[in-house]
This record gives sequence, structure tokens and C-alpha cells, in this order.
Amino acid sequence: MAPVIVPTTPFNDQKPGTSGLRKKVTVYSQPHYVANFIQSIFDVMSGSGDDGIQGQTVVVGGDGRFYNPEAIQIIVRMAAANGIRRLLIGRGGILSTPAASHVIRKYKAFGGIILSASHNQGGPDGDFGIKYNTGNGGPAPEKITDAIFKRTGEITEYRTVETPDIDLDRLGTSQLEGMTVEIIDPVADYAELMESLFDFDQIRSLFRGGSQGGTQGGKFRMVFDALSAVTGPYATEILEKRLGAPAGTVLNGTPLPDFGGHHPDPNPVHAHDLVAAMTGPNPPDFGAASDGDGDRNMIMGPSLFITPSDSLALLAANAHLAPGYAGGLRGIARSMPTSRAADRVAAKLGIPGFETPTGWKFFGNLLDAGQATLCGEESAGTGSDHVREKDGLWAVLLWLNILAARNQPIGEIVRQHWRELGRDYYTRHDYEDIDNATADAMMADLRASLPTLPGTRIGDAEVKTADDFEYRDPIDGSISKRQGIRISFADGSRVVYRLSGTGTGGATLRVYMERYEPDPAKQELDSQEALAGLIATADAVAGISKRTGRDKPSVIT
Ligand code: G16
Repeated sequence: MAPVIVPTTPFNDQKPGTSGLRKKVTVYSQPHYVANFIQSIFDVMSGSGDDGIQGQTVVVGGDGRFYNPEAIQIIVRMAAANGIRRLLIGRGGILSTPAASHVIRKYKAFGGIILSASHNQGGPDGDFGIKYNTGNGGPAPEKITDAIFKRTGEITEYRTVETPDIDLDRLGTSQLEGMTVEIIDPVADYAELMESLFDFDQIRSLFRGGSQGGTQGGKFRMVFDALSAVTGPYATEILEKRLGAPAGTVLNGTPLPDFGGHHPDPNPVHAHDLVAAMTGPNPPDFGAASDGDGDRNMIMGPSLFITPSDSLALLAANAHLAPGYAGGLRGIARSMPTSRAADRVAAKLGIPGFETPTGWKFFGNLLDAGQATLCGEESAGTGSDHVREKDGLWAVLLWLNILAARNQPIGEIVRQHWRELGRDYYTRHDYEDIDNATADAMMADLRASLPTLPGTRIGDAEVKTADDFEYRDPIDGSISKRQGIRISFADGSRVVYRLSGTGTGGATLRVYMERYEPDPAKQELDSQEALAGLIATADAVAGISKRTGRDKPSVIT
């Protein structure tokens, strides 16, 4: 059957943000909306001979959220009509973001289409998203996402075929208009990769009670909250089946289209069940959660929330205890708003520390060039060169490997680290859904004030430097401007302001604050208390409460 050419007109809002195109389901389900964006991806990635997507393998998967199956059927038909040779699709349309990255790499696919709005809420009134990843397994760099956006503004037609829906739930291979469609097990390849990186025997012995892992006397216990999102099947297979954690270790382990009403963002506000377990009576020794698409992680010890910035630093300092990293790290990269705790580890190890803009795509070149081994972001993302996405369960397994190898409670490991290298008190305050014009004006005024800020005093604080972060990629020389306003103070503390690039309604202002505390006698404060002065200064500098009328942030992490 010949491809059908469907006339269409451009949508003017298909600009990918920090991580793909995220919109409300109601926007995505408009006629032609998915098709226009997918055709724009195919058009931009098309080429002649081996350099184009035609005749190649493409991976498709997602976090199982509402509208995933419908979007996948559209993509399958369009892939056939656009000359794709082979599609690899996770069974049920499921592939966590890190698993998709691995599958792209393992099967040498040309690229992948990942259907997810990550930590954003799901369901018919929630969010949906599409992200294109390139052959290295990582999110497309800005030059590609910019070209896709440009194409969405010019598109006049798309190609599809008229065929019935394919069965996404049955493993196996079928043909569709000359294209091979393979429905693959979403967990198997990923689980095998994890076994190659970590000492599963040692972790098994932790769960058996052969190693204390620092428990309070009894067997080591953990809980993992999958928040009814994509990591449930991965965590159940790896933690409970392969590592022998007792059944019930994984909470909310079945992926649901609306995440069971959970907000699949692993932070102390949304991971209620985890926080309740870890702060209640007789807490487990270790607690973790992941997000909608499985790339984020949250780590807790008994009554202890470990900030993503600290988690990155601690993982980097101890990674050599896991077989996959026994040879040491080449470098550590962190996004600019992430605390500088990781830099202290890089300095101690005598390896380079990199500072990139927010967005995992900025780590891709460093990883491909072998300059960084571990990467992390304050937004609960940590990963390594095993894939080109951040990886929630990987971080949990590396922690487990470290706990098993050190045979010490997690709280002791964290405090020992602070005593040695100092503690970077850290918090992020989010002001969600503020009026776009108010947010833009606040950022514009902040930007305008940058040249005059150094040397001024705000309360007790004296501004040392103030700038708008600009990144020059050390590998390809590309420049990314306006990546966040950062203000450093004479005492070494720092405030960063930026607008989120992942929201779908109104603007979200993120304010990141950190202060270094080298004195072990002063490292036990609650972070909001420790940063109270800086929080007030940050408000005064930007006029947040005055301009937004909010007396407190929507989310504090
Ligand atoms: C995405 C990006 C991350 C980024 C995060 C927050 O994560 O991949 O690199 O740190 O968004 O971005 P923003 O501050 O612009 O909202 P995810 O897990 O949503 O894909």
C-alpha cells in the first residue's frame, strides 16, 4: 500500500524545552499535532545514504502515561511511510528513559522517540511529551531541536499508511508495509547492563543479612517507591527478583496511565509513602524513589534526605567500590545550579570537574568524548557513561553497592563525607505557575542589574560576582547563552535564578541557594535554617514576594 500524504498546517507552539516537547494531553490530542511533530523529526533527520534515518532502526518507548498507546500507533504508521527499516518498541509501549537510551546504543539504532513528560503529572488533564534521542542514546542537542522547531513552522504535509493498530503487548516480530516491527522486553537488556556494572553478589548478601550495611542490628531493609510510574517493573525485577530484596520492597510498582494520581516527581513533597516510611517508627535502612520515566532518583536514609547534589558527590567519591567504576573516574560533570559538593570530590580525586547548563543533553559531548564518567543535576538526576540519560535505578544500585561494600549505615557515610570535605547546605525554592509576564520582567530586571551588583551589600551579604551563565561546550565549541543568573557573595555562598524549561502552564521560577560549611560542629542544621539569611537575601535581590504576591514557594526541595 502506498503511503498517504496528509496535508497539514503548522502549529506555532512546538518548540522543545529543556527536555523535549511537553504539552497538556489536550494540546497533544488535537488532530495532526503528534503527526506534525513526528514528521518534522523525520524531515530533519532524513538524509542521503547512511547519514539519514531512512532504512535505519529506530527505538520507540515511553513511561506508559495516558495517550502513550495512541501516540505510538501514529508513530508506527508514520515510520513505515517514511522508510524506517526497523522499529524496536518496548512491550506495552514501555521503556524507561535510561532503558531506551541503552536499547538505542546496544542495537546501534539511528535514534529513538521517547514518549514522556517525565516528572509532570499524567492522566487526561495531565501532561504528555515527545523527545527525540540520537544514535549515542542521548537527548538531541540544541542544534537538532532548533532545526525540528524550525521545521514545525514550515510543514505542509505528513506521510502515513492506512493500517490497523499493531498489538503492542505481544513480544515478537511482525512486518508492516515493508518495515519490521519488534516488540521487545523493556526490562531484560537494562537489567543485564546493571548486572555488568554492580556487584550483585555483594548486594544480595546485604539483603540476606550477611553484611550489616549499617542496619540497626537486624537485616538490611530498603523501600523503593516507584510512584505508579515506569520503574515499577524494572525495580521489581532487579531488586526483588535478582537481588533478593523481600517482596513488598517496591511500593506502587505497577505503571498506571495517570500514575494512580501520584505526582511522579521524587522529592520530599511528592514521594509521600517513601517519606512516611523513612521518617516513621523503625524506618528501613535505605529509601529511594524514581520519577515518571525512570531517569530521576531520590535517596533517603533513616530520617535523612540526601540532596541530589550531595548524592552526586558521595557517589563520585565512592564509585570505585562498584566493579563498573573500579578503574576510577575520568571526570565529574554537574549542571550549573547543582551545588559545588561534586567539585570538591573532583579536586580530591585530581580529576576535572565540569559545569554545564541545566539539561542532560549538555552532558552528551563530555560523555562521548570520554571526559566525564559521572554526571548529576540538582533536579534529582544522576548518571554515568553507561547510557546517555540520567538513570534513577542505576543511582539506587550504586548506592546499594557502596552500602554493601562499606558495611556502614548511610547516615554515617554521609556525615563522614561532610567532615572530610565540608557540607554544602543546599535548597531549591520553586514558585510555580506565576504569570509569564511577571516572571519575564523579574528576570529582565535582574539581568539589567547585574553590572551594578558586585560590591553592593544586601543585609549582611556583600555581592562578589553577578552574571548570566553562558556555556561554551569544550568539545564542539557551541555557545549557549542565558542559562541562569548567578550571584555569588563574599562569604562563598551563592544564589541562582532561572525559569524552568519543562513546565506546561505559567512560568516556574527556580531559586537555588547554597552555603559551604567546613566546620563539623555546624553541619547538623536543617538546611532551611542554615540558609535562612541567604533565602531572605535572594528574595530581596529579585523582589520575588513583592512581584509575585507569594509569601512562600510552592515547592521546597
Ligand atoms: C529535565 C532535564 C534535566 C533538568 C530538568 C529540570 O529533566 O532532563 O536536565 O534538570 O528537566 O529542568 P527545568 O529546571 O528546566 O524544569 P526530566 O527528568 O524532566 O526529563
